[in-house]
Amino acid sequence: WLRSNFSSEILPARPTLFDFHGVSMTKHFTDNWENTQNFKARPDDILIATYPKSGTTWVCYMLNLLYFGNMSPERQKSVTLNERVPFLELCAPPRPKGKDLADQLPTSPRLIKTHLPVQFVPKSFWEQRCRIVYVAHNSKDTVVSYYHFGRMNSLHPELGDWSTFLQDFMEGKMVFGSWYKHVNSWWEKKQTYSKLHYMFYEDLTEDSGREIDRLCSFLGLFPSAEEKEKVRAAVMFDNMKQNKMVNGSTVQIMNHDVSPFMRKGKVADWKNHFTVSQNERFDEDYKQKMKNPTLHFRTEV
Ligand code: PPS
Repeated sequence: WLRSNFSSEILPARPTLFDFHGVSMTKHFTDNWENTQNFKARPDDILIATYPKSGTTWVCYMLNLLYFGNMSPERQKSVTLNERVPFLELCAPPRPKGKDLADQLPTSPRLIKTHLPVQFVPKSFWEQRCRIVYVAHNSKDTVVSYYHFGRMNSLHPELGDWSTFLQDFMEGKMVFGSWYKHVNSWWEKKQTYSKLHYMFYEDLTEDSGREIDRLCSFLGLFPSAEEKEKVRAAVMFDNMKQNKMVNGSTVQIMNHDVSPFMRKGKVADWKNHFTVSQNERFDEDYKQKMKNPTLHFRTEV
């Protein structure tokens, strides 16, 4: 255990990555496995599913405001987004378990976040035919965001330098496994499960108003133009970065001096990280792994 130099909290040593039914994981997401798998979803629960660093927080906040922004403005100022939208599989004592927070959520609908690959989603979500919002982010910007997150977050395994991290990402040696398998298998699920809305980070960046409209039509929500505009403004990067309830500043295991949680929020920051040869190798490998012609990512907008 290490004492953090930015707070009085004692931080646990960083976890190790291990193979868990074919997916790289750490104990913080597998220790409460049975309970998580037995989670009892309700038909109106909404699951926000993503590979890490794909715009989870952005979309969680959007949904939170669309449902509850008007109802309880006080709650927006006093309860953090992490409590309003619990992270289902998280088990990192002394924090409360995500599954327990989800069980105890007083809201209706309950908004629940997960990074699980599709095959690990608790079966009650499918049985109850819950709505699921999946957010995907292009691989190059995801790996850059994940690298900086790994540096600042003590729940993440020790990481090497950027080029080692990039290689590990290509090999799926990341917490929650391979990005390639995650985005592809969720995309395939969408073909058979109609209550799945698959969104792209790049589309959100390009036109968040349009994406809010699409989200509302999926959810069956009819906010007024004024309400929609309020949500659109509140979820802008600069506004979220200033908002202590959503910007991660209350999360003690994160050291924002190393890298802020709300770091850049831009598409194509990968260009500041990839060397020309890293980019060539990455593209070559990408072609081998991403054969589905219907799933297309933009690495710039
Ligand atoms: S986590 O830890 O997996 O839940 O992270 P996640 O929220 O999925 O992703 C974090 C990245 O999303 C960026 N972000 C945003 N970008 C644009 N607009 C808004 N409003 C926004 N909110 C969060 C955040 O900055 C991280 O990306 P990087 O590239 O690191 O800045």
